Amino acid sequence: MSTFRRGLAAFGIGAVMVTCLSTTAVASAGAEEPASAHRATGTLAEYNGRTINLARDWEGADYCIEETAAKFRCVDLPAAEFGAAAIQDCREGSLCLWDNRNYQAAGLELRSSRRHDLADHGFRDRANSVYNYRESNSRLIDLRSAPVSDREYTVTAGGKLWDLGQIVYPGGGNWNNKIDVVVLN
Ligand SMILES: [Ca+2]
Ligand SMILES: [Ca+2]
Repeated sequence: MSTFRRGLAAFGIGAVMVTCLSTTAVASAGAEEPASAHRATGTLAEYNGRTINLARDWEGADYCIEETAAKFRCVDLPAAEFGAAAIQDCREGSLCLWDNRNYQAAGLELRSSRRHDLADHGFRDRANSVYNYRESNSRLIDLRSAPVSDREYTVTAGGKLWDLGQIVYPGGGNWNNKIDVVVLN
């Protein structure tokens, strides 16, 4: 078990996800769906003994994990693991996203089978690599404004996308920093 995992195991305080917070502004650019049309409720997470709202600010946290559908917590990663070793920290049954390619920089680990609005988790338009360490396919969605339909990419069970910059985006470009919603089946 890695140092990081042991730290997680020792960390017992839960967090609560609430749905009654006011809308939080979300960065949006170009033809992306405007933030004003988007309801971000904000996911609360336990981090260093306090509660933070991921939609507003990760406050320096390196890795935020969904323990249950209503319980998130964030941790700091040892410097040695804040990089190539990060993919090993993605647990079986999770879909993990990282801010940089090759599973580096800040990471978000999701586990519940549902639609995850990444704005709630403070991770909209950020993911550059993905690991779907699950037994079923998952859907990665970029929300668009009508008449342009939302874009979608299916990552297969066990699929590793080390560089979303290599995944062709419909209409041009690539999938870097575009994912707004993840659907876990
Ligand atoms: Ca990024
Ligand atoms: Ca997007």
